[in-house]
Amino acid sequence: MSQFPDGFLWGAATAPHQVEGGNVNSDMWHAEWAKGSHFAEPSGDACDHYHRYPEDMTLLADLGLNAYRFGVEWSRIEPEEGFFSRAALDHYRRMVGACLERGITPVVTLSHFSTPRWFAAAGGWSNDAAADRFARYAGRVAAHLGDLVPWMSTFNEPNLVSMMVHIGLVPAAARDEPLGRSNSTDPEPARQSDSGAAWPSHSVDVMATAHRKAVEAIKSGPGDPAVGWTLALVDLQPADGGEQRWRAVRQSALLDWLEVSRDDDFVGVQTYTRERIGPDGILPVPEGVATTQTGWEVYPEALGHTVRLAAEHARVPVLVTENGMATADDDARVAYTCAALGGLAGCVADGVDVRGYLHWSLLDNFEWTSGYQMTFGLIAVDRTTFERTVKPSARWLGKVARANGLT
Ligand code: GCO
Repeated sequence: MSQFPDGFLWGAATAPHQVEGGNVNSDMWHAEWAKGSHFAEPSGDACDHYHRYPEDMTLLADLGLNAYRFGVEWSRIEPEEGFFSRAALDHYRRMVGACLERGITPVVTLSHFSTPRWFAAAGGWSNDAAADRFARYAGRVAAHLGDLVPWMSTFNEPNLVSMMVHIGLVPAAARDEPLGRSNSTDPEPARQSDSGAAWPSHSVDVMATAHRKAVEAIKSGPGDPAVGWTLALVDLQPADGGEQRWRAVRQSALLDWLEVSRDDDFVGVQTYTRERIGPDGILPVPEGVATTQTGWEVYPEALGHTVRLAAEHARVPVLVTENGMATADDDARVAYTCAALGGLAGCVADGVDVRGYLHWSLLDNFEWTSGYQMTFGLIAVDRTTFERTVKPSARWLGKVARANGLT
């Protein structure tokens, strides 16, 4: 039995655009319906989580989980520049309250890829005013619900585009397409998708500036949430002859971003798989090796490896904010998660300060350009009726949470 620290957070994660439904004022919605869209299907009503969050939180709590990572949607809160919707802010305050009533610790993300249409139309993160716009929004959210939220993250995976650019090519279609990448390694097309969505900037300076300003706005109160950002930490490994390239990619796609976290209260680790880097770039997954629905190698060891990397370079407490697997085989999800948690337990045993594990995802949801075919959820969602069905993997994770350990 490997035991986790007292007060360890055990939970699951979602993102507003992927579950709420009807997110019509966001750049993503716009991109989904644009001519020549790269999206397999539009998000539509998603999981109707915007209305069904009380039921979803009750399911989560009944499983034995004690934490829920969800996001607040900027395009609802500030639908036009400078107009802040009191009704939307109240909605999210009710969500936070619903967590607390159920004994669930809320972990709130301010920006999970989707941005308001007006922000994207003005050039997104490449506009000089972007950092101040984001900080103003962050300050309004913190003013409205910061007193109730113990964990807040500014950006979800701000380094994702940087990773795409530096890796040059990711074989897994699901990681490749959502960024609106062309085959070029020129950062321009990676930043400005032809579908009009405002993906994060590939430049660490741009995103770090927005992050720092937002942290400052959040810290001005009320409340005193732990603040950080959550990074996409693919377990990058050198293959024969690829050491030099690996070192450079790892520096710009991961380490430069982890170093920003040194001034934060925590760093969020999000990891799914590894990529091996040869002299000419990313190597394909070898024949015969198991892959997920997204085409990624089934590689649960990535969790232990990247948590150690994060702790070493960010030097702040680690919260695992995403880890999971897209599969129709729920036993495979349990096996993957069990192995990943084994690696995490090893980190804890070695003294790494890990505060929690939030599985991706609570619900089967809208996997960006891949649409609804990728099933990452602990809970299935009927695409017509929205009916929820708890999977055995959810009960398994709930048991681990109740025992605060792995047998
Ligand atoms: C991301 C996001 C999630 C994804 C998940 C599976 O990493 O892209 O944080 O929105 O759905 O990672 O791809």
